[in-house]
Amino acid sequence: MSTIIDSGRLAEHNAQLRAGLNADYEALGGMLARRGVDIEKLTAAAQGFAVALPSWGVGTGGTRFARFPGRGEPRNVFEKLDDCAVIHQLTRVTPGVSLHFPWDKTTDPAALRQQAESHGLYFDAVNSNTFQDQAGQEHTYKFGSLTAINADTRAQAVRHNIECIELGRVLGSKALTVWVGDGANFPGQHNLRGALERYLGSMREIYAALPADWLMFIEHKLFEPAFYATTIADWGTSFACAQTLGDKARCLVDLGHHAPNTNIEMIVARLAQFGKLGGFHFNDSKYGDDDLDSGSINPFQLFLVFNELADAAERDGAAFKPAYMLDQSHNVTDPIESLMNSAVEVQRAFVQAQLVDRAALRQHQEANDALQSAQALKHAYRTDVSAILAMARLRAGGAIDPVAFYRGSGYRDRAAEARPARAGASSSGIV
Ligand code: PSV
Ligand code: MN
Ligand code: MN
Repeated sequence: MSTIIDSGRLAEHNAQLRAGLNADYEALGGMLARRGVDIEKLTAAAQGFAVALPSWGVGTGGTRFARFPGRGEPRNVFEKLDDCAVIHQLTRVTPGVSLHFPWDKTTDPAALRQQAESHGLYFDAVNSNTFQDQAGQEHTYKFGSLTAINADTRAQAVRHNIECIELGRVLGSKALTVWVGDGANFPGQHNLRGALERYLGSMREIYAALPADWLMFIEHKLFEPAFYATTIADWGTSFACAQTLGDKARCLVDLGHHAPNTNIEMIVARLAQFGKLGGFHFNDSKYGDDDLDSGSINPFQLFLVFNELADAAERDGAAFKPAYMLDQSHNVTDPIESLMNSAVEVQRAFVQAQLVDRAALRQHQEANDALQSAQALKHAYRTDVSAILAMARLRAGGAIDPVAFYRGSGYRDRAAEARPARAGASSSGIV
């Protein structure tokens, strides 16, 4: 495996922090032992956890209003992969990369796969994009893609999704994520039921092109860019479509795609109960689809989501394996730092959820003891598992403090030199 980060310097970094980590780990281990918890089991669980990186996340995303490019942004998918490799080398929790087409389109997918493998990376779900027009495109998506009134536009959008599957096949992906911004900005602009019928017609054609061992993830989002009625606005619509399409169709939950205060953990529980939870786009949000770093606004909600996932894993065993991916956008931070922090926050929520005493929780629930039930969750959530996460990284060859090491490594300076800024350059296509 090729390494972009100097392993000698990484060893020095870890050597400097090792004694402190050992002391913290021992203290935490002692405290957990008194609770009947074996810290080694948690560390092994942390090492077994993974969350995939969004290729579009390693560039500066920007907002609808402006984009302020960062230094050394990747200019193509190969450079994006280099940045993803750095994140994985330091955190050891992000071996998967989720690509987005046509942003990440390459004429040599086999070479891309080879590069990924040389970094110890693999490709998670591929994403299609029919929410933007591309240069030279025959039919516009101004009035929708998979739901468009114009049959040729729908056929073009279907073809693009099938092309994504073909590319994903060469890359070793096993799932296609479909998010469409289709919808209406005005009451009456389109027939609400008719739009969903057209969507299902298009999705049936894409579904028919899925290889036997692939899944299709349907991603819902409350609003934006359609501000009156988004065709796939909620988990109910997503669920109904997934049921209609068949077993390979599942629902994808992007944490930012709900109205503020929505009980997302309950959506997760419902989808898991009915075998339709396909995966996640983790991020955080205060108001809407903010795409903020995971755990930066509402870490308790993230923990509660993982508490439901732990419950589902306990019930369904190894068969339960939703896809975990990040989906965030960075405007004021270095994307590599933000993605490292987010990956660790998602891993933290996973480990905290393993700390919930599920037997005790069930007893409290059966006794209708609301207070103790809530405390059983809070007790796990309040436990600082940082030393477990750092030890998991260290044992897997990562950095005890990924952001501190990255800042001292000079990687961004080297990237800025090797990747001179281009006017209007954008890693994701969002400018
Ligand atoms: C849409 O808001 C979304 O969450 C979908 O996952 C897209 O593919 C992604 O963002 C693109 O930025
Ligand atoms: Mn998303
Ligand atoms: Mn989004």
